[in-house]
Amino acid sequence: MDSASLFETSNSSTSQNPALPGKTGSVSLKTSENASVHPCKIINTYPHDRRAFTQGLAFEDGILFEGTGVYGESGLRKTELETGRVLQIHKLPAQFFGEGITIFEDKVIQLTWRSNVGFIYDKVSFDLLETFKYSTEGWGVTHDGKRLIMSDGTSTLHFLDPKTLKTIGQIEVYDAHGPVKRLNELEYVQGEILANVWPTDRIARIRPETGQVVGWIDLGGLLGPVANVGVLNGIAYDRKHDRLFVTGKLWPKLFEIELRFQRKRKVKE
Ligand SMILES: [Ca+2]
Repeated sequence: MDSASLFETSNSSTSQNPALPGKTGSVSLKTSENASVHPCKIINTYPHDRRAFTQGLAFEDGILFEGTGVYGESGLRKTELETGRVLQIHKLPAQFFGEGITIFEDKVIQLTWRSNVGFIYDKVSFDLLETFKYSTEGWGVTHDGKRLIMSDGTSTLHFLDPKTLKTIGQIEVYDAHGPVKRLNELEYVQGEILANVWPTDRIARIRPETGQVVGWIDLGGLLGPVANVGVLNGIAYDRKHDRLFVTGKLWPKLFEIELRFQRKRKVKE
């Protein structure tokens, strides 16, 4: 429906975040010496629950998994992509503010914001299997197939052993201007870590080996003028079909986008 919408970019000398709510045409975007800004294209638009304060998003086998936040309203849910219908939901106790989620093998891992505790669920039943502790705040989480990758609101990303949940490494994320702080929701895509930078409409493309930001995706104007919504915060990758989904806190829509720097891969079943 929105396939004609393009978020083309041009180099700009401005140093301000150029998010332009409501604008759907071309936008001028900040760039830097070593990190270009990439245009993207909307491939599909789907409904999203306006009550879902999105803090984590993941996709597997045709199902969207979403972690939501806010004290007393946090949860973990499965939804049908095409309709946004909630298929299954697990509510968190009111003292926890839910944060990022990721699906690792047959489990779902969910962080909490300031409680220093994460939850591990059975992917199918959402039965709580175990909890684990960490010393920082919990913001976003994803994995590269071998390690969990976790953000804590700073410029540091932590690597965790998925079996022991212990920290086994970390990187500092930076671009030409220095450390990139407030890394939030994460998604590992084709050898890179994508990270929302809170509270902006920008996503950093991060090289996992070094922490270097190799590019920016600016989704300012993606949603258009909608009242009472929060910021962009939700990235999910469908590995099987090479699809990338994004949404935001309390957004009425979820978008499949194509990043123009990507070459479509031949995806193995
Ligand atoms: Ca994600």
